[in-house]
Amino acid sequence: MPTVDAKPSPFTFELDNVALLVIDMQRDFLLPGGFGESLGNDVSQLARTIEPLAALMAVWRAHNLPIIHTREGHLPDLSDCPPSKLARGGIGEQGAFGRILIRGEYGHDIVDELAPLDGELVVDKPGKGAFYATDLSDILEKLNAKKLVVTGVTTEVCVHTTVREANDRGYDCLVPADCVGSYFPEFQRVGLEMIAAQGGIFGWVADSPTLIAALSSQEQK
Ligand code: TIU
Repeated sequence: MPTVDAKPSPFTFELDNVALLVIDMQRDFLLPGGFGESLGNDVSQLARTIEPLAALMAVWRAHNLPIIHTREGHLPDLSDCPPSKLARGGIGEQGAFGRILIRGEYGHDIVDELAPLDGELVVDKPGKGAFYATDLSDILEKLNAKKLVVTGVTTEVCVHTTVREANDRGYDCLVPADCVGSYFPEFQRVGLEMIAAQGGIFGWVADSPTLIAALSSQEQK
């Protein structure tokens, strides 16, 4: 059983009960000129997640373990966007990469480096959390996933919302610190601390080389 040195305690999983969630690694959040930057954010803070996440995904794929990608976005007619979200601006407006966070637009899709492979699941979600108004719960049940490795952006928004809800739904979540990113260094630090505090109040935190090493040591047994 792979055992990952993590905070606040070792995180264990079986190869047949784990899934990798890759949250919202979309051009509109990551690329200069996109929605994230238009909100006044420093997108360079997110770029550093791409390389470690690509490495983790490669190992995951080599082990034939499930990867589920998510994308935050809305239907072109915005019928799935709450008025309260719409009122804060941006969504559906013309941006540098097409209509902002609208499904089918260039900016809504995942960055080239982390593009889903054929057969990998992509969950389109209208909210911050990956469970709200999606079939993620059914997908995880079919996969027999009980343990989730949660990655992506942003740490304190869509990653946190998803991890908190997954925890309430009975999933153990491991967050590799180098595979999640925030526009705000302070939120990154505190966001990760919040997860593992109080004995792992809603999850575990490690780094991706440690997780990859745990998977590799499994092979040697
Ligand atoms: N703005 C921000 O930090 N995040 C989002 O709007 N969505 C996600 O986190 N995916």
